[in-house]
Amino acid sequence: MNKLYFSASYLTNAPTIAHAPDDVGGEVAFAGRSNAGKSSAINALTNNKSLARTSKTPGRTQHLVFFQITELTRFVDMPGYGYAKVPDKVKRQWHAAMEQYLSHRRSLQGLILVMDCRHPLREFDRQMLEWCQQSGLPAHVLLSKADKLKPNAARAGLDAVRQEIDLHFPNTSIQNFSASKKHGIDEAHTVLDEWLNPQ
Ligand SMILES: Nc1nc2c(ncn2[C@@H]2O[C@H](COP(=O)(O)OP(=O)(O)O)[C@@H](O)[C@H]2O)c(=O)[nH]1
Ligand SMILES: [Mg+2]
Repeated sequence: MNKLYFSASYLTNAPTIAHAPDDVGGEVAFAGRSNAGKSSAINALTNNKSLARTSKTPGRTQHLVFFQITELTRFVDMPGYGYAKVPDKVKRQWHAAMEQYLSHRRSLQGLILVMDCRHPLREFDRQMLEWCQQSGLPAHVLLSKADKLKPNAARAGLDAVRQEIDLHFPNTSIQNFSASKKHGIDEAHTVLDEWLNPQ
């Protein structure tokens, strides 16, 4: 576990990439479908129950939310995507903004893709991994809410998704994760350390 992440604090909210903080240092973005557990994952990894807002109502976070980790490193909570009740036009705007951010943000070192372990690799998840692949951005998948499955089922699920990822998205690694049980924190910190090298 790397306690540097525990001193994270809210930095700013950006409706578009133009409002993002200076593109210096290192940044890791957290993406995933609405309700996948992105905000909960950020809170678990920073050991802070209320840093990123979590919600039972999907589709709440529509801005990029930036968190300061160390002076030169940041986490970004990306807008949840794939929420059925959002109008198509808004969805298209989100997608355009995310693609722009993923391909142009120089400080971006990697993408954490959060997928509910019970509903992995939906269309938008594949799209995100595709964009990462195209921009040469490493990705790491957190199969979230692993506490919702029995350990054997969670392991089998991980193996199945890993096989598919290895086949199509070779720059992507994967692990099981549970924010509520705090499982998988060390493994995720190791990936973040490699990308951000915070100090
Ligand atoms: N059982 C369980 N529930 C979780 C976990 N992570 C998130 N949740 C729940 O899933 C819902 C959505 O989580 P949230 O972090 O807001 O998802 P986001 O929309 O991707 O940011 C909330 O009700 C969380 O309490 C987990 O590891 N285990
Ligand atoms: Mg959220």
